[in-house]
Amino acid sequence: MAAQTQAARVGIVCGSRSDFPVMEKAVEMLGKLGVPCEMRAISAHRAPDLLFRFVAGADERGIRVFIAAAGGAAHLPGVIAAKTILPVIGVPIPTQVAGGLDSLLSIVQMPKGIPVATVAVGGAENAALLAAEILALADPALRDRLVAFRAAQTKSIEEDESNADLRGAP
Ligand code: RP5
Repeated sequence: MAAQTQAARVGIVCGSRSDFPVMEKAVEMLGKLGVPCEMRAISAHRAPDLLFRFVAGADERGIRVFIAAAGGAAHLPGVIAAKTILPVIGVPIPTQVAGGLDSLLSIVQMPKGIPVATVAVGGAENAALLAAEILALADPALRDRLVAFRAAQTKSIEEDESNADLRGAP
């Protein structure tokens, strides 16, 4: 579990520790936005009872959004979604077999009634941003930080040297 001083508001669950290198980008993005999070490795297939215990206790501990990342037969986000009404964001992990298309289809093709908001293959940063946007609905200070993030992102593109000739254009 990632070190933290405040209670986590976003619970990042990975199907394996081998997913951590991809998902560290979500931890980093949430850190930049000042959103406390925790990251764990709990396989839905290899430790289902532990996963259910974690999900059952998460709401009470302060988790408001889950980010679930898995590769291949990526059932983890859907299984978490089946056990909670907190929002679940799925991150398909890139794989050797089909570049992550296997992970993507496993996560995105949920049956009606149990939604998982799926981001791009390897889309850890967007998962973090989407989680922050959900939290920002009830957190004006976080909303301000997200607006500032967007503005800085746009500014860095506008100020890129390759766009120098467009500066000041209408
Ligand atoms: C999935 O299987 C994990 O999410 C990971 O992406 C993939 C491989 O897991 P390991 O064999 O590396 O533990 O469950």
